[in-house]
Amino acid sequence: MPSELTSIVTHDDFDGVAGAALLSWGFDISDIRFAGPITIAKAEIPVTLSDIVCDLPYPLECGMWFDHHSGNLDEVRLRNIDPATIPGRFAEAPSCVRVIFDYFSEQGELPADFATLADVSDLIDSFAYPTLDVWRADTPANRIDRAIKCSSPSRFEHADFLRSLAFDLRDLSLDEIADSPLIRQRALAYAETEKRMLEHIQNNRILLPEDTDRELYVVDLTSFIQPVRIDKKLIGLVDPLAKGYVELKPVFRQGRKTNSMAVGLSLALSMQQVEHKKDMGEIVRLLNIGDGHRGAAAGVYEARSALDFQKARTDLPKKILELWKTV
Ligand SMILES: [Mn+2]
Repeated sequence: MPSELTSIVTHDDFDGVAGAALLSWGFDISDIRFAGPITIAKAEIPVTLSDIVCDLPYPLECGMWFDHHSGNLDEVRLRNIDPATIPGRFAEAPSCVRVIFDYFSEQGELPADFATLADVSDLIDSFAYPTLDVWRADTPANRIDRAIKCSSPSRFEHADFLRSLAFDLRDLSLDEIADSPLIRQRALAYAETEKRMLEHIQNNRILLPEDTDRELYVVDLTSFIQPVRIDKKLIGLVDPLAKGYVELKPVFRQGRKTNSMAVGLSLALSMQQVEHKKDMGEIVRLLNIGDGHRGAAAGVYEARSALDFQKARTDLPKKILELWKTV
């Protein structure tokens, strides 16, 4: 193990915060910073040999790396780095917390609460809920997840919240944490955000006449002049029968709408229970606009002009539907 490990750099989602809780316990480190995958990929924050990087792409260098995203492992190999030489652990697991939990389990006894934490992290990070009701249920873990998704007045305050939550996840049970007024209040606030997302999903649906079985639910947010965020998983509540979700939205640069169109595709939760060959990643690759996995993929269509952008609003969903029918 490298000697001078002094801080943790982790993903700013449930898996990342809970992963930091285990690492903080195991390495006795309380300096925790948060980042998104793109921040790391673009090397926008300094990461050094004294950092443990958790649930994020492998940076230029770091002291230890814990991760479970196969795409990140591919990146490491593309850079001609032998993953076996990187201290820490990579494993294909439903969550990074699971990877870290297994790592520490091999060295000795872990607090009993950590087993529960690994279980709920698996569920949340791989979105493996058996039903929509289980996902919507006000369980301690779901409530904490919503509190994390709730935005804060500033990045600084958000990082502060995540940091103290990581310590709570290290020292307290999920029940105790979920019962705190701050978690309750943030989870409720996020429920309001979700309500607005549901409205956007319903009001901006486009119906494709060719989609006679209504298999794809297409949400077109391209007419908005301000960024609008939706959680595509919420489509499952609006239309439980749809099998695939498509989201179109403009790309904003420096707050201004561009001629680029972001395309997001994901499979419905219900598709986890049936045999199928649908592959959202393949659709995006065939369109030559991006990449992804079977369950979720994303890309950007670079329109040549405002006119081309308008044309793509109708053409892209049609092409996606054609490919959906064949892959
Ligand atoms: Mn993760």
